[in-house]
Amino acid sequence: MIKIPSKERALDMYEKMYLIRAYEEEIYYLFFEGIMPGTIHQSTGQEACAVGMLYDLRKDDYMATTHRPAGHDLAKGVSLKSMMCEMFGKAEGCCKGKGGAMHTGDFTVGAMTANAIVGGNLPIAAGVALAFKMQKKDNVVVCFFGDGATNEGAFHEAMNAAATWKLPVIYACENNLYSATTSIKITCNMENPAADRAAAYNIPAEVVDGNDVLAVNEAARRAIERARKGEGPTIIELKTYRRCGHSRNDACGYRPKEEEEAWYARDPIALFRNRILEEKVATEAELAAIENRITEEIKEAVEYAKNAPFPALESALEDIFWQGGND
Ligand SMILES: Cc1ncc(C[n+]2csc(CCOP(=O)(O)OP(=O)(O)O)c2C)c(N)n1
Ligand SMILES: [Mg+2]
Repeated sequence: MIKIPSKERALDMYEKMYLIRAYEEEIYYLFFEGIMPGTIHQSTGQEACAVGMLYDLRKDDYMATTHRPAGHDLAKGVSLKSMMCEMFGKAEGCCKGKGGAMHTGDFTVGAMTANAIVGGNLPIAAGVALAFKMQKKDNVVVCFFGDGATNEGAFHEAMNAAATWKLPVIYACENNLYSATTSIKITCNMENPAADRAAAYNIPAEVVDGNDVLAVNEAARRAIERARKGEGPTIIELKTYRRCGHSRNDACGYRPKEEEEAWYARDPIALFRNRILEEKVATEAELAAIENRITEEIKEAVEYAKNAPFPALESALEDIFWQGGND
């Protein structure tokens, strides 16, 4: 078991995971109240992957995500208020209210707007990493994708390019055992669909407990260091599980109850909370204070977003086509 880092770092990681969980739960209720437009694909249960992978990135490093982006965005530093405004389609949303739940992001904090095409973000992340390399910068890219994405052609093209050109990109596969409602067991003949394929491209790979934030973080730090030193890509396969359906209205009837129970007993937030308490890193009161503060912040963000203005009608065609400039 990996040693708990400093108290400050442990509590900060806990806070980030708690924020993601509380945000996703709030969105779930708001969506089913019928006051939030669009659809939702949530990452509840996968918080340790987001926080562990992104905790040691710099603001000017990039993160590429896909159709389940909220946790990744919050962990990369997209503001809660701008995420919430985006959910309500408001002008102050991180995509000015035009992206919605599946396309959140904020380039000013290195969170590339989410790509809904399964596997579509993998070659784009390689492209960003190539740009960093050509500009002789030491920035890195962390690219999240699911187990299902490993069966897409784009996965193989991206791995080949990243390996051949030694690109500073870390590919983080969140293997939650299902792609939408289909078990990985019936679409792939491998135990580790991302890591086992790494050898084909001569990319180093690790298989990690994706519900242990410290284990994820250690693997991420090793990979980030390699990438910054110009040693090329790493594939990290994170074993994890959704605590929610694939998208709205999915009651998960396709998942065996025993499987759900076994994974729910290893909830990433409860696991880390228990360790913090058992090892006396912080008290119950200190953790409760963090949780209460986050609950308040979420309430405030919801009220703010509900009352915020919609985008002006005249702005409907803005930000769709390139409007000039060199940045
Ligand atoms: C190219 C493409 N095919 C199909 C879909 C529909 N779709 C959206 S999410 C998803 C499942 C993806 O599974 P996985 O990569 O394991 O990610 P997870 O949903 O488990 O996070 C599918 C099939 C899509 N968005 N893009
Ligand atoms: Mg999956």
